[in-house]
Amino acid sequence: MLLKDKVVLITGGSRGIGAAIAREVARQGADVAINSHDDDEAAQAVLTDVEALGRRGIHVSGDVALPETAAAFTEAAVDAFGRVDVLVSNAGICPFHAFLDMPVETLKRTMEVNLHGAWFMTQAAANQMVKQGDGGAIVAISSISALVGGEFQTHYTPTKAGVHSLMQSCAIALGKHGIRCNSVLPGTILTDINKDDLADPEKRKYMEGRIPLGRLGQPEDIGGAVVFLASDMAAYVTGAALLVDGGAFVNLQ
Ligand code: NAD
Ligand code: RM4
Repeated sequence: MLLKDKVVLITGGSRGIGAAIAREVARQGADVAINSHDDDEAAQAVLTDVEALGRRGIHVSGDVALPETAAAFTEAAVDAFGRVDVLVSNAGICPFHAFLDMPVETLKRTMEVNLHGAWFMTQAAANQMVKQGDGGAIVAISSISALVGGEFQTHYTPTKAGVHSLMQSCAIALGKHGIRCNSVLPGTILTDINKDDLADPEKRKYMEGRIPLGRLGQPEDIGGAVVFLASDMAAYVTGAALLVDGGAFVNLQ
């Protein structure tokens, strides 16, 4: 019960890593507000699980690329639960594409959802936390891709480095308000975001072979790191980044 009676907001909480985080924070005693975009049915299934764990949940649909989504999501959570203790900025996309012929729209959309979306949500949640006056925690889901490149991810990896950098700067900007800002850097986790990419057996075998712990990650592998950074156990941790990648990053040879 590391998050007993806390209110946790999660963007992109309808599936994959965000849905697993929603279930884990509920298991740890939190009420949960999830955002997602065009994915109401999956979001409802997550809420059913949250309620089965004895906690309250709400879902607010909206595109995080738009600043008004951040305001509406925060407001809805405050209406339902009275406050915001934790934001998990998780929503993201990775439309794998070659560099030389990348459509400008693919680049722009990836930047707007992943980086601007995290920025807008962090600002909206932080303003609410400052208003409450008793601190809070923000955890952004960055990636191992903040640290290393990807041939078909030239639009995506800069957003993940940017999200990590956002947490570093916000740790400074918000420290005086008792708001801690950290990022989690998942390795390769099996979700819809990479289902097509990993459908290629050669690519999948190569990715598995890079991981000292011997397997690709599951969404459930990320929840523990998020709960730790969101909880009072991490009371003196801010501006930090926690890799959760089965050892992939350090595996040079
Ligand atoms: P996913 O495709 O399974 O889930 C993405 C979630 O984000 C869904 O709930 C979807 O509704 C939501 N979403 C997408 N676009 C949105 C938008 N414009 N507005 C609001 N919500 C939106 O993907 P995932 O693998 O669970 O990815 C979640 C996060 O984890 C992403 O930020 C991704 O970059 C990051 N990440 C994933 C991996 C991985 O290997 N799966 C590794 C490192 C980091
Ligand atoms: C992650 C990392 C994974 C990839 C996903 C889409 O940040 O790069 O390898 O599968 O993004």
